[in-house]
Formats: sequence, structure tokens, C-alpha cells
Amino acid sequence: MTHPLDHPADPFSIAQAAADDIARLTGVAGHDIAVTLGSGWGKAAELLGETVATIPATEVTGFSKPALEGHVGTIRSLRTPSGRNVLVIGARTHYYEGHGVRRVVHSVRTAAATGAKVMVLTNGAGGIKPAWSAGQPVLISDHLNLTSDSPLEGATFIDMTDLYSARLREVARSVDPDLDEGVYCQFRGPQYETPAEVQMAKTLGGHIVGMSTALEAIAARQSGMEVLGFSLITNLAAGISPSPLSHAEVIEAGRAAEGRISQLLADVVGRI
Ligand code: 8IG
Repeated sequence: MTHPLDHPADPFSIAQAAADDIARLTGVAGHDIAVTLGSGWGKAAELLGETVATIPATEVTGFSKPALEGHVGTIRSLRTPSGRNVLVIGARTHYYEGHGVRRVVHSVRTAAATGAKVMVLTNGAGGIKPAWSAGQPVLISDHLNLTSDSPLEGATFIDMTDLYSARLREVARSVDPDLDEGVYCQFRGPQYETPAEVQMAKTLGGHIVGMSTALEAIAARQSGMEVLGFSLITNLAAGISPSPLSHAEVIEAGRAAEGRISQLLADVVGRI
């Protein structure tokens, strides 16, 4: 029992404590929109607006030390030109880290506790649609949760129709009418899929494969937030492209696309 979220206590009261920490450390009493930055999306923060405060995630109740050494997760409070307060979460806990789903969705529940009504989830992911290429951003239209887990505990029946808000997808397409969309499949990872698993996902109706976002989106909906999901296709999924997946290429595709997609994200958030 070394981590607050490992206790049987209510995860929502821990999220409230985290939101109180954020209010105290940023000096911003409440936030309107929250954005989680996944691989490839990191440059968006500076384009979203004026930085009011930057705090290390480790100062906030319940946030874990980053999984990758030297990768300090930060939480930022920004103010958009139109005066909205945006909470930018640069520290994601992945399901494959093995700390349980409460830890995975803590940032989302914290965002809701700061007052955010919209949760923007971004990630880097593999693409199944053959027309897509590395470096292309796409909207998430729906998901397949293939983790066999859920952030909901007990008999908590929550409607998942329109989980990825059609309204917010229209806002995104008002910025870029060419944005394609697809169904996001969350695998547990951390290994990438086999080609057979990618074919399974395709047969099930999936277009994007990743290791985050679906569990977070479920928690966001439970907290009453409207969800907008973006994937940066950093690689074609295994077997869709003839070449094997390389983590270095995934990182490089993210880096190459970062400027363009970050501007897209900032423009979309500006219109929400
Ligand atoms: I970046 O091809 C990235 N993340 N599951 N599959 C899965 N996750 C990913 C992939 C991928 N690329």
C-alpha cells in the first residue's frame, strides 16, 4: 500500500484531491477543457495559448512517476485567446505498466474534478486503413476496448453511444475538412500486434490500433465529459505495411508530423 490509488478508498475523492493540488499549484481555480498529449502531439501545448503555470505531475496526488526514464510528465495550465482555461496533461499512465486501471484513468478523473467539460485525448497509433500513411492525424469515431478491463467498478452501467462526440468531430472538421476518422482498438500491449491480430481488429471493424485512450474515454464519459479523440498514425499496423514496426520509426514519424498536427489541435481546441 504505497500508492493512494492502491487503497480501497474512492478513486473520485483522490481525483478531487489531485484537482485541489492543481488549483493550488497553478493558481487557477478551475479548467474548462482538458487535453492529454500522446506521442507526436507534444508541441500543441505552446500553440494552445499562454502558459499560466507548468507543474511536474509528480507534485499532484496520485500521479505516477513516468514510465520512461528522463521523461518528466508535466501538467500545464494554459489560457486560450478566447479566455478558456485548458489543462494540458503530458503524463499518461499506460495500462501495460501494470498498475491497474484506476491509475490509468486518474488523469481523466482529475481533469473532470478541475471542472473540465471536454476531454481531448490524443495518441500515436498504428493505422489499418490502407489509404492512410505515417504522419497522418485522424479522428476517433468509436472504439473497441480489447483490454478485457474497465475503469467502471461495480454495477455502473454507462451509455457509450456517441462516446466520441459527433459534435466535436464536426468542430474538428470545420478546421480541417479532410480529416478522416476510424474505430480505435485498444490492445493491452506493450508488444505490437501480430499481423493476425491486426486482421482480427480489421474484421471486428477496427481501423486504428493503440494502447491507450479507450479506457480513458470510458472514464471521461462516466465523469460526464464530452470526448474528442485524435490519433496520429505513426505507422501502418503490422502486416498492413510490408516492413516490421520499429519504435525508432514511430518516434521519428511523430517528430516529423508534430508541428502540423499540433497546430491542428490548437485550432480545434480554440473552436470548442
Ligand atoms: I505509436 O501499431 C503506436 N502505438 N497497439 N499498435 C499498437 N499501438 C501502437 C502502434 C501500433 N503504434
